[in-house]
Amino acid sequence: MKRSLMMVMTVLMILGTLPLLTASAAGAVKTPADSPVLKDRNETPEQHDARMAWWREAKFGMFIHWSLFSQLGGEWKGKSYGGYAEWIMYNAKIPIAEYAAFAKEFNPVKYNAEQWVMSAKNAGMKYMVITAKHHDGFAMFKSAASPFNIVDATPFGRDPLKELAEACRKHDMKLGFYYSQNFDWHHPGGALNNWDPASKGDYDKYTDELVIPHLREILRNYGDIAVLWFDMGGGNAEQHARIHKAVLECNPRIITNDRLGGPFHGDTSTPEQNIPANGIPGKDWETCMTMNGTWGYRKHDESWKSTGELLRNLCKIASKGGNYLLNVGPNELGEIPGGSLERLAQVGEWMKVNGAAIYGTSAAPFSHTLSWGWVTSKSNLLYLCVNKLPADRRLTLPELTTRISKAYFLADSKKEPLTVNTADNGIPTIVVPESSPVVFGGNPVVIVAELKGGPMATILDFVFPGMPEVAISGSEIHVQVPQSTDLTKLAPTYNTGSPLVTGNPASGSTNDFTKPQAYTITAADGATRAYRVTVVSTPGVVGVANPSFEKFDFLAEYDETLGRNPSGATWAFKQTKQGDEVGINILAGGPIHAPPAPDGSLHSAFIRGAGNGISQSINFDKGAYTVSFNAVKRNGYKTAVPLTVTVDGAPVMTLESSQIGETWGSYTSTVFAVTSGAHTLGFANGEGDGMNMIDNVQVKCCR
Ligand code: FHN
Repeated sequence: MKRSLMMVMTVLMILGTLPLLTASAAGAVKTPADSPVLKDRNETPEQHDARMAWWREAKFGMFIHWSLFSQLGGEWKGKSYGGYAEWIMYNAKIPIAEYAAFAKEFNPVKYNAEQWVMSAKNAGMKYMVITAKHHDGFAMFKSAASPFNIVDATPFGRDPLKELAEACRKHDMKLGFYYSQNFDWHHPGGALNNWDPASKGDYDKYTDELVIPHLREILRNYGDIAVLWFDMGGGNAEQHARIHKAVLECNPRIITNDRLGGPFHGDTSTPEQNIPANGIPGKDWETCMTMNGTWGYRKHDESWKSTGELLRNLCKIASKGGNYLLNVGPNELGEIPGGSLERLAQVGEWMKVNGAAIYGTSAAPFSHTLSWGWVTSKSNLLYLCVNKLPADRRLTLPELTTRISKAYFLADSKKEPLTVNTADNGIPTIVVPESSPVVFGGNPVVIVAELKGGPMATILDFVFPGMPEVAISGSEIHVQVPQSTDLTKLAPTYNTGSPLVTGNPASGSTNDFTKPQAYTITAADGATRAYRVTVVSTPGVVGVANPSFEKFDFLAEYDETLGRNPSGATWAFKQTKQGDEVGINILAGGPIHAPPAPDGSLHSAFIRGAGNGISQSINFDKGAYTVSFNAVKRNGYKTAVPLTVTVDGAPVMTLESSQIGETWGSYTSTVFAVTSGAHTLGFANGEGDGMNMIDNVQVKCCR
């Protein structure tokens, strides 16, 4: 039976000669000595790694969004508001005094810190991060800096963070605090309240007299706080520096995220509601995600992710080297919703058996994804998290150069060996017997592969000009290139990932790919493997943006992204409005050609925030083109801004706000003709109250 294994990966090619950016980080996150992350604290890589050690081991944490918004549950004056429930004050434009009055009703008498900690612990989570202050400005802790806090302003009168800190200490759970340092809709000077004049004030005063004192309180009064989770960068570099200094004075070992802003990179990157397709090589990262459709409690939101989905996310994130911060939104009484508790308990059952596949693991040392599941690694072990057993029951690892000595189900205490063979052209394969007692198809099933040691090298890094897609099925490799590519002149580079592996043909050689090419590769262990490479061209596509580009991170990331610009292409980077974000990721530079010349161009850009725009000068061949891209209204924002695409300043497409969906949609501009030479492609959100984001920009010819 033909194997159904099909792995798809997008490889990055920079004009055919520049080094490959491999997809997933191999091994534990290593902080390179020149990493900007080290500059935040002037650390050596060793000091940084030591500080990050518990977090890298932990892998799985609980995010808790809890504040006055939980009292409203997404509804105000009988009306339910869309977007995230914790944004209700903003979405409904609730006056400050009226919102603050809810504090008198906030009495979460069912709050039981120990129960919360145990529900996280039993789920296999190793740390918790709770909103000490969200954008509504309400402090969930006793504060001398502002009376707008849970102890002074509510009948509850208790300090839930104190109780949580005690319970965490008792149950060996790390505790982190989320703090919204920029958006504060209550206190004068805080950002983003544009509906109540009482919010007017001085941002410096707000920073120095509220934010910094608050931070000192939460970092000094609750014992050893492990994480400070900033949210929504904004403000200026001096304000960031003052905040950063104050935080480190309180706790020099604290782990911070990347959302303070300014020159601070933070220890962790924080992709939100998405899993970066290629992980974030060289940086620690944590995907935060809701369990239903909102962070804060919403009364009738039952759109729960299934336990299987949560576990698949956990495996997928671990296989790419990240942590998973999974959210719960307790209600006005202080109870975590039943839908969350039920799933947490089920996740915990799985973790009891399979936790070894997650804790302390690193990204799989492969640059290609696997259609049957995900792989994590730890020393000489690979953990295969099987999501979908192929019909032929064979799990192949085409990139593995080290032999497998033994394989067994992680759940099997007897470690009964599964058949391992290399019959398929030397490709390591684990065969799951028909008689397997393990049921596939529900939650991921974990198989352990013990390796004979040695490098777990990547051997399949074929790289072609023009940002092609590479799909591997056993020893068959299919490469998709733009239609305009001259198949007789393709010059692939070939990166073994290990100095011990040799291959044929040599890197950079020119091949005639009008017919399939054969490659023979000698792996580190001396075994040879033959691969057949077939190149297929895609009609109409000249430049293809990386479809897996999923970076919607915050400002600190953008600099890095630009810093990674491998081609020296001159994308313009323009931030027109403080507090919002705009960024460009350059996957390859160079001109966009009309056929038949090979294309080296692809562009992935994003903008977010009203009034923001980006533009790029691109060299075109004379011809007619369209621009297509994905766009979405930013969830949680009341969006009413149009989006315009321009060429040389002239609109080639205007999307009214009503035309842009709340889930990602694809849009294509009208055809525009250009003469040969440089032309400026631009995207801009209109001014107003809202936000659109774009991604995956493709320039296509010949329409
Ligand atoms: O606006 C917030 C949102 O309410 C939530 O707190 C998330 C969690 O990462 N952060 C912000 C949006 O990026």
